[in-house]
Amino acid sequence: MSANILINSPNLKYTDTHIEAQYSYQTTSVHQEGNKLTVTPRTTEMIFRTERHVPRLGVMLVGWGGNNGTTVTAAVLANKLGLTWRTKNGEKKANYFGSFLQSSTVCLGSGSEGEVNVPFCDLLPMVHPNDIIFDGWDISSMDLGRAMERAQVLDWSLQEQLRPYMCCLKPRPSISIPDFIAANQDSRADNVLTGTMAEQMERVRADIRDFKLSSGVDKVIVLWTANTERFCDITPGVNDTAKNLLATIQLAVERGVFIGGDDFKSGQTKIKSVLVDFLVSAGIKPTSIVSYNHLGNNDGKNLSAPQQFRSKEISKSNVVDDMVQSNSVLYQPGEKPDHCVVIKYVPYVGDSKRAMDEYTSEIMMGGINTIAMHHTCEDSLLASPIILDLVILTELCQRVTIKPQGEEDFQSFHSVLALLSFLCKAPLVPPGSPVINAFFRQRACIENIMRACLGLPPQSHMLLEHKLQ
Ligand code: NAI
Ligand code: DG6
Repeated sequence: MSANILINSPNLKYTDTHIEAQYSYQTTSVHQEGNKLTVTPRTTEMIFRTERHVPRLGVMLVGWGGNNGTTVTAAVLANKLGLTWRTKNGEKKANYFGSFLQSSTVCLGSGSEGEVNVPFCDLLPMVHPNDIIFDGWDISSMDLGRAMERAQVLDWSLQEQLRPYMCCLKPRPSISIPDFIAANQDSRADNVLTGTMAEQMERVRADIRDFKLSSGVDKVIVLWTANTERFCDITPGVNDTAKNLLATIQLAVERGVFIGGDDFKSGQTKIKSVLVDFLVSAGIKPTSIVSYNHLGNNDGKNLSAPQQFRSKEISKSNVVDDMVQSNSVLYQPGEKPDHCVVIKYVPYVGDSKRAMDEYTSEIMMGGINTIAMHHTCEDSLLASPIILDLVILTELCQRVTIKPQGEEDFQSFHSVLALLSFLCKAPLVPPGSPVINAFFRQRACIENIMRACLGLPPQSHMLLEHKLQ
């Protein structure tokens, strides 16, 4: 049941159109001279303003006919229609498990009955996934009913109920540069645009306008869930220097459009961003991480080509860097654990990916601590709720503006929306900003920014009221 939250504070004002919060943002700056550190607390007064009107949201997926595209569309339909279906393990009901916004909770504070926890999505007005309208592109022309069957993710009796709705949905033709994805994908590419690059780009822009007009949505978010593209070589003037690389996102900054990071952080990498954080935070030194995967869906087939695998290897490998660098007791400058990622294509297991991990760490007095893990799971059922969280969080962020004391105007979040890092294996952050991968730091960032929008202090977990005589 959704909670109706009313903040009782002189720092918060509800108007017909906005929630406006006075907020004291507290940070500490550190001045270092040799080994002498001078730490100065700082407070910046700010106003957070959140638009209350929740727009009708349209989402266009690049790769709509793939496993993720069909699964997320089907899951939203099944939830909207309140579907149930029978399996050999009993009756199942549509839900949004795996979405941190819909299915995880945050502690608001304490009441007479103890702590009060509410779903994340109740904190601020935001789009409900059931209300999202989907559209998109795919280089495969298959309608979403047949594509859902090809994906082999959902139970058959659920597919039968969804098919009449899914069959009416057809991906739009897409831009395809065969060199970017594996050659083994050629056989499904029967829905590609032709003409010059400029003409094809204009066609895609026309598709977005057409979708917006014909569906009546107020906003459109475009999300990439197509095949992993090849690792790119370094091209002088394009991606050879930090400056040139940053210039390739310049148009988004100029137009105030949000962009997020790469690759959904769904299973093995999510666990890594928790487990390594746990080890390093506990003062234990991970020295070797070996991550083995096998899967049999089309994603696995595409990744069986070396250049596409290389992109995935990179997005899966950088995820521990911030945790390692944060601890100079355990690691010397530049030192890292050995980190190896293996992915094998095994058609028989389909979407049910197997991930096996071995974490070896040094403990006290030369001791060795080894943790081994086996994870079996339908990959697309982990990725689909992340897709929903990505678009819903992005939409919410478009309605939040902030005015630091002394500034004339309210400002939006930076176009490189670092808040989405929580959901991405390879976060994208504004120039000069630290990259955070640690799972609970990322989650706390989102929770505390939402609390700031309500004029509430950050969640400190101090519970001092229970710790005094
Ligand atoms: P998939 O292979 O089933 O779907 C990708 C779809 O993209 C295919 O239908 C393909 O025809 C289409 N496509 C390829 N190039 C295109 C283009 N230029 N324009 C439009 N459509 C194009 O893969 P899946 O499993 O849906 O994964 C999608 C992406 O998400 C992959 O990059 C994968 O590595 C990543 N990912 C997948 C996860 C999962 O759980 N399935 C988890 C995390 C990341
Ligand atoms: C092999 O791991 C296939 C990949 O596409 C992954 O399944 C996907 O990126 C999810 O990765 P992870 O590390 O978040 O489980």
